[in-house]
Amino acid sequence: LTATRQSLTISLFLFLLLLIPSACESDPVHGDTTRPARVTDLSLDRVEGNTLFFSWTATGDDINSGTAFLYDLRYAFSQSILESWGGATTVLGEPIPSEPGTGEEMALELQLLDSTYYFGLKVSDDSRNTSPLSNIVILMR
Ligand SMILES: [Ca+2]
Repeated sequence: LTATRQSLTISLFLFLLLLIPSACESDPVHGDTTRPARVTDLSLDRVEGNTLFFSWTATGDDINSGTAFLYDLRYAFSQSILESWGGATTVLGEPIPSEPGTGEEMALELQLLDSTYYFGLKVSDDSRNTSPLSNIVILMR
């Protein structure tokens, strides 16, 4: 009888293991595989001292629908390093994404060097789907 009970318990456990992935697939959060649209209008509006003022239009959680989760603005001293993304420098102070179509603003303070800066932005949703890199903004010093 004990052996039967054990084998029943194991069967139930295996059955639950099989159920878990399919439960996640039907979950709207875990099942989200649609990434935000890329930002196409990233703009460096003005520079005051060492403060850079950026603006762009919000995209969405799913392309241009729903509200995205996170902005990640980075810069590099060459376009290829920025495009590699992993080698670009992260910054702090990105705003929390607003509804799609909303104008976003960000002030970034940097100790600016006499160099050429390449800035770009990616948008992520809460399932870690990340947009392609935005248009690239170049600042020549
Ligand atoms: Ca999404």
